Amino acid sequence: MPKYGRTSQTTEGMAEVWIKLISPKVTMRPMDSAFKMQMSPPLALLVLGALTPHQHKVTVCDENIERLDLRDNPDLVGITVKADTASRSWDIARAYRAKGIPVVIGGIHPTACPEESASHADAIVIGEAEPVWADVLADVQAGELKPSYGSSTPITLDQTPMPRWELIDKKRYLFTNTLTIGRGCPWHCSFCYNSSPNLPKGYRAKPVENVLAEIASLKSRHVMLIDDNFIADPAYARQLLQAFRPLRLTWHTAVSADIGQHDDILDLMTETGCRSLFIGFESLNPASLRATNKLQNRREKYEDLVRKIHGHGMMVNARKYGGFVAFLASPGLMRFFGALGTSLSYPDLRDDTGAGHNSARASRKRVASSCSMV
Ligand code: B12
Ligand code: SF4
Repeated sequence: MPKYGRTSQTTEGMAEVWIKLISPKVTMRPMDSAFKMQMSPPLALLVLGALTPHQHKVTVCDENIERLDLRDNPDLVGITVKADTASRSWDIARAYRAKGIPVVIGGIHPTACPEESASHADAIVIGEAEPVWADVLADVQAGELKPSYGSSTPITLDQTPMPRWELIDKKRYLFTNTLTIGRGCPWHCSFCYNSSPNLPKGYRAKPVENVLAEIASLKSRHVMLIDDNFIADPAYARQLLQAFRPLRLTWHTAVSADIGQHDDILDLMTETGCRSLFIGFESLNPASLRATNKLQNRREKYEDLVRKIHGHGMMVNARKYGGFVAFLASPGLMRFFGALGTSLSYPDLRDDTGAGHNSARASRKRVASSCSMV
């Protein structure tokens, strides 16, 4: 195992580590505009910054809004990796490792595909950073970085800090009013990272008072709750929405398609200023929905659902799963939506034989080529 003991010294003589956190450039599809790169900052890196003790120096480089300088010599490089940034991440990691600088990677892709990812870094963080980041830093200082970090005990979300927004130049982004209220999802769609065996099952939410404090810290009444599924725990969603009442917010979020069964939540959303919902419709083909375990989606209910949401004064942003093209043949339904997006998705991650992990690279290629069709 390589040993790294290169630590800078502060003026007080205390060991200080310079941690350079990198968000690699996204892959642009033919229909993407340059705005995609500037949309919002990488929250994961701002959370990592907040988890880092203050004696260390943290810098964030988001390659989507600035040039990445590979000539510098930080003590540790941390890269957040998603499916579409994996190739670029491996290039960046290679450049720093060639200089003997340790590279740790984390995020959704290394979590879902640890075998593929591990060969590209000195250390890999599987799952959440909160329980292990202090160990990673201590091991770097001791020159004893381990190949893999992860915790089998999920944190409660009162343990996640507020993002350290001062690490980035907010003016470079289109919106910096983002937050998450929870992690996980009760559904098990086969292509979603939430179905990975490497993530805790079920849903965890931040305490309501923490969400309110985070909203207050954003100093904006217009916020984006960038969660996977705002209604993952309907009882919690109701509680949070009651707390939203006095705030006079304008807000946006994502929900699963079973939102149509929760009229009271839709009413509360309208009352509290929700203006748009992002929903994974994925396919118009019931067999495809069944095959991907997207059991909460009913093709025959899509039109009523969209009408109902529109009736509540909210826009619908529809996502389809990469590889399913049935939407293209349905202009009648497409006219309902505010936007239609395609997502990069994994093969069956619920496959506990590991076949899903091993075929991730092939899947990325297949999905990337199908993305260019929409
Ligand atoms: C905000 C967001 C965006 C923003 C990106 C803003 C940005 N600069 O990051 C925008 C709108 C631009 C966007 C675009 C896209 N997105 Co997006 N996006 C999200 C969203 C909603 C939130 C991400 C987030 O900030 N989460 C909060 C942070 C705190 O959680 P986290 O990232 O998991 O980080 C934790 C751990 O993973 C870990 N960690 C993460 N990174 C690192 C790094 C290190 C070194 C360590 C130690 C730990 C670590 O520590 C963190 C704290 O525990 C997620 C869904 C979600 N809820 O996560 C989808 C999601 C990440 N997006 C997704 C997709 C598909 C895309 C697009 C490819 C869509 C498209 N077709 O164009 C593009 C690609 C953009 C890109 N590569 O970044 C998928 C990714 C699937 C995948 N397998 O990678 C997700 C998961 C949605 C989904 N369920 O399908 N997206
Ligand atoms: S409903 Fe959405 S977030 Fe939940 S498992 Fe399915 S794709 Fe993932």
